[in-house]
This record gives sequence, structure tokens and C-alpha cells, in this order.
Amino acid sequence: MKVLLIATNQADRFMDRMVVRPIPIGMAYLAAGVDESVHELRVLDLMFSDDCYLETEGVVREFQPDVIGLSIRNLDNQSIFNPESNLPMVKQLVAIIRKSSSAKIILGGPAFSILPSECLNYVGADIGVRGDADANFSQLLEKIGDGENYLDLPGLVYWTNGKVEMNESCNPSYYEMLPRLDLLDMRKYSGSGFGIGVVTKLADAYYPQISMSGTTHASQWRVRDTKDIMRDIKRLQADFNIRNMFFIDTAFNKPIEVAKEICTAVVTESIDIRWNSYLHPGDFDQELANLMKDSGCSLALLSDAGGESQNLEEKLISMEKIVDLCRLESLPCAVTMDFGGPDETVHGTELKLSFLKKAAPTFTVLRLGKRVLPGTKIADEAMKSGLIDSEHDLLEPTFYVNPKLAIWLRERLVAETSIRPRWNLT
Ligand code: B12
Repeated sequence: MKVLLIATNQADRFMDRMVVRPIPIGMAYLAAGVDESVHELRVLDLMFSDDCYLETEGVVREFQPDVIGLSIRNLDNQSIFNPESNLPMVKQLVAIIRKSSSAKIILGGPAFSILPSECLNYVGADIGVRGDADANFSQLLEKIGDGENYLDLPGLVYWTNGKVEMNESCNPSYYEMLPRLDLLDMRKYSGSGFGIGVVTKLADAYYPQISMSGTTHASQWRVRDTKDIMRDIKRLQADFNIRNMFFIDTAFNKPIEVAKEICTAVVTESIDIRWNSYLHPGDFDQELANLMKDSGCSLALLSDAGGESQNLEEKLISMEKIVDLCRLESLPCAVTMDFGGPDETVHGTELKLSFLKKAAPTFTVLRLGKRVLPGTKIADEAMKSGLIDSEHDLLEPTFYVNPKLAIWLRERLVAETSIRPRWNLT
């Protein structure tokens, strides 16, 4: 069969401000699973496209694919002040494809995996695969090609009698294959902010509510072998002359021994890179800060996510320790802090603001409100407060701000950020 994979993401910002264009590494893993001795494969990345509709129409007319996979990364930009949904663009792409092709249209990607049935229905595609799909997608292609029944594949989302059905289980990936980055324009990505992604370890979930094996405990994280990570890094250097990387990780500092092992391997093998990654409150010490610096870390993105078992005071103490240890090592550290959740209080807001002033990170992002995602405590609150009627409404960018504090909080955060150039409110 002729298989066309399209990366639909065109977003070029992080936190609605910094220029960041993440490489479509998920699609590159998917491509790695396609058996090219059986199928003809083409990839279209719309990130740098001037006219995504015209370009897609052109490629579809010329290539005449039998199957088209659309990768959907973000539901929206997660900005309460300037919300922009990405899904109308994907819906329009599907409409354009349908005009000149009868190919089966298959959806997947992080955004799709959060609201699979809703996405499939909204954009009008044929099938979807929820969760990691490098293994599933190649099986799906085999079955479609051989005319076999594929409806029992894990994570499959499909139409039956005019309704969307979903197979619950998913097939977690351990990222053993090399992603097909050779099919992407790596020169354009090399200067596109935050570095080229290298998966180090990911939790068992796209976000805590979507577990692939039913567990979200840290021991269930998909921790890659350090040797494989080094192989991927060296290959980025050798094949594409890439030095700036982003370690794709749920929280690089967890578990701490693995974080130290990765940094030590980079140092021992004298690999000359600059890298960034996410940190969460919790595991951190001087040795890790030192190893991160020595191995080329140029920015630690500390977010107040995770550490759910800690109360606010404990969490802030832990975050302060991380910022201080980074400063001791001259390691730049950015902090993202959420405001306006169901448990937010005036006292809590003031504690967070005092922490940010005292810690004085390299730059600070204050997030007002939380993008409501299905299956969360905030989705329940949003339902109770009448913000949404059902979780199906969450395709639209929807933000929850604790109604008891909403007006005060907005004014307070605007006032605090307007006098601090390194503070960004989003
Ligand atoms: C690393 C990361 C970042 C890094 C990226 C750095 C880099 N250089 O790559 C940074 C910090 C820059 C970032 C930014 C943002 N991110 Co981010 N990010 C992630 C994270 C942790 C990992 C993504 C990743 O690379 N995964 C590894 C790859 C290999 O997996 P994958 O892409 O999911 O692909 C697999 C499957 O999805 C599937 N698949 C993919 N495509 C297709 C296509 C088909 C046809 C099929 C069948 C299957 C399929 O198979 C793939 C292989 O198994 C995820 C959370 C998570 N755990 O997934 C959030 C996540 C993707 N980000 C998200 C968001 C919202 C953002 C921001 C908008 C945040 C903001 N407020 O600005 C920005 C957007 C940036 C932009 N311009 O697009 C959301 C997206 C969903 C949503 N809620 O809308 C996620 C899921 C977090 C969350 N839980 O909300 N992010």
C-alpha cells in the first residue's frame, strides 16, 4: 500500500511566548515501524508550510495514498488569554483530502489520545489509534493490506453503526527503534528552539488520567536503556550535526539514579551537547545539579506539576531547593507555576508569589487557570460549576479558574507580572 504520514502541528510557541517548534518525533517513530519492503512510505511535515491545505492537496493528488495517518500533537495552545484550537485546521485538512482521495484516514498523537472519540467524530476521520502506536500502526497496516479484521487492535478507535467505539487497552512503546528523522527537514529544526527531542523516559501516561497499563506509579515509567539513549544522541550528532537537544521526559530528575546515570554517561563518553528537560518537585541533590551542568544542561524547566502527594508548603520548599542548587552550579532554571485550581486560596497564592520572588528563577511562567482535561478533578469541578455540560465539550479550549478567587487572582497576577520583565503570565 501507499502510506502517507502527515504531521499536522504548526504551533511555534511554548507558553504562548517562547519560539519552540518540537520535531514530530512521534510520527518519526511511527514511520520507523512501517515495513518499506511491503509499503511505499511518504511523510509530509506541515510545521514550516506556508499553505498547509494547498501543500497537502498537492501531495495527496500526486502520491495517491491508500492510507493517510494524521498526527495531532496539541489540542490547543493552552492559553487562557489567547486560546487557539488546532482541531479546525485538522478538520479542514480531512475535508480537503476527501475531495481528491478515498484513502483511509487514521488519526493519532498526544492530543488525539486525550479525547479520541471526540476528535475522530469532530474531524471526520475513519479510524484512530490511541496512545503509543509504533507497533500498533504497522499491525494495522498489515491487516488493512491483507483485508483482515483489525477491530480488535489495542487502542483502536473506530466507527460502528454510526457511533464511535474505542478499545480500552493501549500498547506502550519502549522506543527501541530509531525514529525516522531522515524523513524530516532537520536543518530547519536545528535552530527551532529547545532542541531536538531524544526520549529519555516517559511515564506510563500521556497525562495522569490516561494510563496505558492501568498504573501511573513511577516504577512503571518507561525508562530507556542509557546505552540506547547515548546511541540516539550520537546518531543525532553524526548524521545531522545536531548539538542542541531536548530530553523528552516526564520529569528528568525522577528517579534520581537514572538521571545521574544518563548525565554520567554523557560526561564519561565526552559527548559535547547542550540539552534541556523538565524537572518536577522531589528528587534532587547537589550531585545531580553538578552532573546536569557538566553534561551540558543549559536550561532546567521546573514545573509545579507532579509531587501531588506533597502539600503546598512542602512542594515550595522542594522547588526552592532545586532552584538554589541549580544557581550554585550556574545552571539556568525556569519555573512554571499554576494558579487558580480548585484548592487555590488567597494564602496559597501569596505563598507561591513569595516563593517566586525569593527564588528569582532565570525566567518565570505564571499560568492562570488550568486547561480542563477529561477524567480530572478539575473536569468534575468544571461540570459542577456549569463551565461544561459534559467532558465531550472539552475539545474546545476550556479553562477552569477557581470561581471564588477568579477576579482577584487575575488582577493580582497581572499587577505582579507587569512590574517584572522575567515573569510571563499565560
Ligand atoms: C516533551 C514535551 C514538550 C516539549 C517538546 C520539546 C521537543 N523539542 O520535542 C516542550 C516543552 C517544548 C512542549 C511544549 C508544548 N507542549 Co508538550 N509535551 C511534551 C511531552 C512530555 C512528550 C511529547 C513527546 O515528544 N513524546 C514522545 C513521542 C515519541 O510520543 P508521541 O508524540 O506521543 O507519539 C506517539 C503517539 O502519540 C502515537 N502517534 C503520534 N502521531 C501519530 C499519528 C498516527 C496516525 C497514529 C496512529 C499514532 C500517532 O505514536 C507515537 C509513537 O508511539 C508530552 C506529554 C506526554 N507524556 O506525551 C507533552 C504534550 C504533548 N504537550 C502538550 C502541550 C499542550 C504543549 C504546549 C501547547 C504547552 C504550552 N502551554 O505551550 C507546547 C506546544 C509546543 C508547540 N509549539 O507545539 C500536550 C498536548 C495535548 C494537549 N493537552 O493539547 C501534552 C500531551 C501534555 C499534556 N498532557 O497536556 N512539550
